[in-house]
Amino acid sequence: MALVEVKVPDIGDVKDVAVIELMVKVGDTVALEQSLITVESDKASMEIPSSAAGVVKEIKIAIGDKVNEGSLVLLLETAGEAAVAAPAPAPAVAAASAAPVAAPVAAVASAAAPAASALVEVFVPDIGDFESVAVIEVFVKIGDTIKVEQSLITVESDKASMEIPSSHAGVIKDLKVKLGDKVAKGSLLAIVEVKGAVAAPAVAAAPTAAASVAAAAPAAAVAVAAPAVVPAHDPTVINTKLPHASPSIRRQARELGVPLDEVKGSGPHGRIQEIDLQGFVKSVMAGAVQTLAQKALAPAASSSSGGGGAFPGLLAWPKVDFEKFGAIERKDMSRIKKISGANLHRNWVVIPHVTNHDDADITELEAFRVQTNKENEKNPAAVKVTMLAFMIKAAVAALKKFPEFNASLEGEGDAQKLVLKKYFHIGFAADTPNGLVVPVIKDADKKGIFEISQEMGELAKKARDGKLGPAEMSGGCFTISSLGGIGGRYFTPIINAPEVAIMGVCKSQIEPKWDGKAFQPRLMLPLSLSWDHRVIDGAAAARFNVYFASLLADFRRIVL
Ligand code: CAO
Repeated sequence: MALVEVKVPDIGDVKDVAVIELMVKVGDTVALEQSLITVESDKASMEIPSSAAGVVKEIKIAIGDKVNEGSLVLLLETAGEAAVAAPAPAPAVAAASAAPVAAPVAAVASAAAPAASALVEVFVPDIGDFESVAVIEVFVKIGDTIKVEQSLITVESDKASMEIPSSHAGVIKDLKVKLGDKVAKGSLLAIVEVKGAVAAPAVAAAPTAAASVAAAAPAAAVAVAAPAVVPAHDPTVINTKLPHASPSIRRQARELGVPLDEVKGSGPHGRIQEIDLQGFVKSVMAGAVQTLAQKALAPAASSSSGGGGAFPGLLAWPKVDFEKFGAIERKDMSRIKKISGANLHRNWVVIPHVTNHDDADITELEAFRVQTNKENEKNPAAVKVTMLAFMIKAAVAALKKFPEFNASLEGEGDAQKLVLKKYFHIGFAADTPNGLVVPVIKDADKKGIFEISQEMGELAKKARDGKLGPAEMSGGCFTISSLGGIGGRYFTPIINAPEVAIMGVCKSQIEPKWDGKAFQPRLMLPLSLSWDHRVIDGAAAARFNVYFASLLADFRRIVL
């Protein structure tokens, strides 16, 4: 018997990584290379394996501690006669360069002279000692315009996961990897057309770590937060990023078919632990919990006349040989569209939607808005005031008056609760080249029209540039979807779960309105409020619309 110190092995260039999970406790018997703890930097998360087999005698670190290569993790009683001195940490076991660095590229073009554009190869950079890691996510497709350091793929070993950034900005001409492929340092990822690039000699192909690029590489650990894109009608950020869980938990979830984004994590920052996964599986097996997929199937199954089975009696999706009828082109769906599609489908199936239409007389408000912008015309620093900013303020006032609209459903069956929010974060749907996203104006109750207009302009620009972060799309209480700048009369917006209502707005038009003596030309704004009938009643929805419209008709009511 001997007491052996187990230390953190070589974990690449990262320093001071936080311990976010302890996977063993005193008294546990651990095997060689069994994962002991999970550490996480802002670039990657990885499990630290044991360098010996034995019984855990003492744990020397706690959750939240910062560790480095050589930090003492625990004392292990081993069967051998080794001295108390620490064995060398197993350097190759779980070491991962936590910041995948952008690799230099080799020019595909052989010309060495400067060119207007050149094709360059983007490789997997130095990712530590991993020899062959699986591609579990591909973020880009042929034709995409990418930026330097934009994440291209996520790779995952059984110990760590990380995003691999691009070394170049340009247009993707060819993608050399697909889901499930195994890659290693130096694997060719993509061929990128780079504007104004100088083609390098082909011999410079071998990728090497570039420290300066490494420092800037924004490869956020997938286990922490994938770059989330949030669909217009469902900015449930939690569902659009990869769940906060270690690679082994995610692997287990995949093997079991568990939708990890539906599992509630009990670890620090909601991290999903093995016990949470087991608990979820048990609850589903016991029938106490349904996955969203099961829920989506349930109403259709019960409403069918045939009984039993999912969607019995429902016809199969039509398979058509389109080419038979004429020329066609097949196009990939954008990542945002795929994510939003799945979320919209769930929300549409799960939430009993009702939409109330109404009109707001915004004649005076629009005149005031136009006048305000005119007054500020000569001031280059002035912010252009938008109608949407007024609607956001009106939404806050209406949410205050009707608190059940500023709510979310939580839990199931008898344990179901309505979470009433005391904060007022308003999302607005923004149209971007890649699809719809919903940036959120936080604490809109504490902001004025100018501030909201400015923030909205900035967020909308970021959205169009694909630069919105998950935090800027999360926490919304209520969403406004405005098609006013485009046209249309009314529509039926789909609610952004877990919100319970959404206001759709179309283009205002001058309409004749009877004032008791004559028709007057009034500027009327069409409103379409969709609401969750599990939480809100029709009468409340009608009152909400009437109140919302009254605020826009006379904005002074906001301060009453
Ligand atoms: N009625 C009439 N005109 C309107 C209007 C309305 N309801 N709302 C905006 N406009 C006008 C604006 O005044 C502006 O005109 P001026 O330039 O003369 O002032 C013009 O339309 C363009 O406005 P905008 O759309 O650029 O600005 P916005 O503040 O109204 O909206 C944003 C910003 C980000 C919401 C918008 O650009 C956008 O992306 N809208 C689409 C959202 C969407 O697709 N929702 C649907 C989701 S359902 O699947």
